Amino acid sequence: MTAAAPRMKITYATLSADNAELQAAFDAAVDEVRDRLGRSYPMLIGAEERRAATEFEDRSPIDASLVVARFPLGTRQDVRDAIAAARAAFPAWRDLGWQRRVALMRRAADLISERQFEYAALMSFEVGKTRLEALGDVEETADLLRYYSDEMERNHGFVRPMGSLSEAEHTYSVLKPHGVWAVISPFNFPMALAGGPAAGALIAGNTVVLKPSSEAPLMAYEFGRVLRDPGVPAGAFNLVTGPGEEVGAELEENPDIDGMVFTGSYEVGMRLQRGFTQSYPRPIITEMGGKNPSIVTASADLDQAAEGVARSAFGYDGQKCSANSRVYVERPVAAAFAEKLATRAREIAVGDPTRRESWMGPVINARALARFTEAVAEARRDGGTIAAGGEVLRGPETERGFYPTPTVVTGLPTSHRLFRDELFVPFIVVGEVESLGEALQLANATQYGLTAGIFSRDQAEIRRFLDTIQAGVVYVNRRSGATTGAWPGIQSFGGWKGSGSSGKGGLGPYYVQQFLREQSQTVMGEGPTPA
Ligand code: UN1
Repeated sequence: MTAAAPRMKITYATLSADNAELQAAFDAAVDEVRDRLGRSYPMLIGAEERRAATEFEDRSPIDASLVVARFPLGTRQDVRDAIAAARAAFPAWRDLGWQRRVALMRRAADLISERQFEYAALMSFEVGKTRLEALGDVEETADLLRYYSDEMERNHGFVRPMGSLSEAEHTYSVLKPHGVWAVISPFNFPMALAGGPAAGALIAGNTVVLKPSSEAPLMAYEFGRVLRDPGVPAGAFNLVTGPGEEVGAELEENPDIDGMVFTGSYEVGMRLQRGFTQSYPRPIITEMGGKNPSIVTASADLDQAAEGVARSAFGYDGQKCSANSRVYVERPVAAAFAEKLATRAREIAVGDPTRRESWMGPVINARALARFTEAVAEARRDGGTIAAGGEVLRGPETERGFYPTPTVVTGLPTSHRLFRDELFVPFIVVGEVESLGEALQLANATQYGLTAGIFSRDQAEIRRFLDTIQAGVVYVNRRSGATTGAWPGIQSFGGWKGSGSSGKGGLGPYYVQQFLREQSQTVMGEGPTPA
């Protein structure tokens, strides 16, 4: 197996990996997993591996004729059974105590790291990530488990002695789990955004029913399996696959769900926000989109700016809610910056993402590709210039997949729709501004507010940006990514406005608490110390 392969920590900020052993280990894993594509997988409902009469195909965006896996088309009844299993498993999981849950999660994290090549290769087939992006996603999943474990420890399981009004009184604030959480996960970080939220809920003592995107059920399934190995009880984590209209709707409506984490589009997230709390208040954490800006001032190092913007706009084809999709450049440097960015875009190697030389692979499906071609046509029609890209690859290796080229558009007014709507494709618009003030005003005029970046060599400008920008994750002069690349324990992932999260997203110190609710305990006389 490839488990003994080198441990080089790959994050989303890793610029290159010249480690030959690592590259060879990934190649070997690709060959190995290729042989098991197309299998049927079950749902995980309590201890049962449930199959269904009807399955759907999980096809690869690399080549749509390639079936990566087959999964059951789950029904509302499957969801109800999964909720019942999660509910039955809850008391024992809660009463296990946080120290033992943390120990299990840390062991699961180490198993994920050990299997990083196998998982990353599968992920590359399933969602078209390049090897560095896929390895990053797997490693992030493991680090999320580790980080949330560390947070439980740092906070002593969220048991805190409080003051007392008399010596006879002992008071504690104790955070307790709610019960059963639904996790609805997206395709774009198929392990990290399935595993991270599930781990947050589980470490806190809740049990979970996970519904993954139908574009990426396999990575969620693998995450569920890896939890079993160190001994997370069946029933603590349940997986139901199938369409949002059935599986998602049951999770939204079922009163036996105590909380929900959703990562995905603004439209679906807002609908869930309203629907989920219709009968009574229940916590829902929504992580929605972004139309993320970066700002390049006249004082910027333009090479640094072009690299940071290109990495964030085109990394995983711009299919990150953190992706940079609009740039505001001060007029004196606008043409020079656009030219540098366009040159970088043209140099990007697009192709089969399992190959080492590919820096960019396909977008997830035909709909995403259509969104790309429509945006290009719209930019042209409205007087924009396609400074780079604008094409779809149709070579022998790419014609059965969905391969847009990295696209830079200039010359559109900053009021244009393409500066406003999230597209989730490798497409960035560059607008000229008169001043930093104008750039900030445009950057903040959004329904989102997830990430933002600035390139400037002027401290006063940087200060003004940090004081004024309305976004949850902000970066200054970051060559490895103007707006992307947040990592557990390094950058929290909060979102403002329509990006959701109420400012407390994953990856950071305020995440796990959201899966808990407070109980204030006052015990007169001697009482047990809360664990
Ligand atoms: C998302 O796309 O939903 O910083 C989150 C980043 C990633 C977060 C992406 N860690 O780019």
